Amino acid sequence: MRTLTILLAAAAMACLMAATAVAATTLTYANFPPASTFPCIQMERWKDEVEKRTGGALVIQTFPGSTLLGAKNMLRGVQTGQADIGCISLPYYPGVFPAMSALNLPVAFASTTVASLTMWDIYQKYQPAELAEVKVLTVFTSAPSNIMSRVPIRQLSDLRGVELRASGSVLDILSALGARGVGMPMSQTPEALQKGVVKGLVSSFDVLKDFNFAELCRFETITNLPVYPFAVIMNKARWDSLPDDVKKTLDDLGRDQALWTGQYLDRHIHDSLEWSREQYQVEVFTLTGAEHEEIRVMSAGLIDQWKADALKAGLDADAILADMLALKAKYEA
Ligand code: IAC
Repeated sequence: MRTLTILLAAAAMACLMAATAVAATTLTYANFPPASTFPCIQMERWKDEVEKRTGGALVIQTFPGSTLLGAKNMLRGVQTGQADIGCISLPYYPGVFPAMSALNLPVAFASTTVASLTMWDIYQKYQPAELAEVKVLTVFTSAPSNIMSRVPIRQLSDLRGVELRASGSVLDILSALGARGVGMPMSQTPEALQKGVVKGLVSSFDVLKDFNFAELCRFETITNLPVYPFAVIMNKARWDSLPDDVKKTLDDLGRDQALWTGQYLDRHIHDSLEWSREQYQVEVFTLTGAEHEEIRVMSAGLIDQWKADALKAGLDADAILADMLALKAKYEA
């Protein structure tokens, strides 16, 4: 009797394992920054939702911190199938995303939630050719960018000659304001700050806590500069190989995930700044209305430049821009 029970249990176990082995598909998901940062927090949330919603039919294996692919080889790595899924920051690929780089323009988004939902809708409406070789699973943005520095930037004129890490349009705005923008992905910034290659960075405040940048960058200046747009992309052949019901589950999750990430980051920006004040007594400077106007005037040319580039790429630049501003207004209301 005892032997029979054990045999039956073993047989049941073998059946279960076989069923799981047949049914479950494992997808790898690469990300470039460390696990504690918001692109990876949203990755883990997406993984949990996918595994739950597919009843375990899809298993997602996550690789944070550039352990599978780094910031700059992410796009190519997903296209060639080194990872099934990857998270890209669009400004790290200058000239590659003429349509979606509109989200990186200086239009003063009020929040991450507004920018992320706007980005999702723009992507859905235009489905630009620049992303046609991959499947876009979700999109989101960072929060509006501010200055975090080892030297106090109390007013715009303090920026003159100061080396600050940034990427994309923020680099051009920094040059226009007299600073020395140094382009690199976020994942290289800890070392650059540590070595003194840069005196600070311009990005969203989540990194004060998540990279412990507040320890070195005791001075923060609210500038409300552009957001950094991100896309989560999947290898096209791998996507095509998925069953229709699984595809539908992933498609249904896309906008929900953009909203979740926007809301998470909007809360987290606040927590990160509070934590930095308590932990390191960081000082936060605000600019005058006249200075914000100066930034606006100095960076207006970037919008014209984007339009010219988008037109050259065969896009209806005016329509994309008008839609983006209308969506921004809608989500801000
Ligand atoms: C981040 C970012 C990138 C990686 C991790 C956290 C950005 C904001 C965008 C950027 N928070 O590259 O500055």
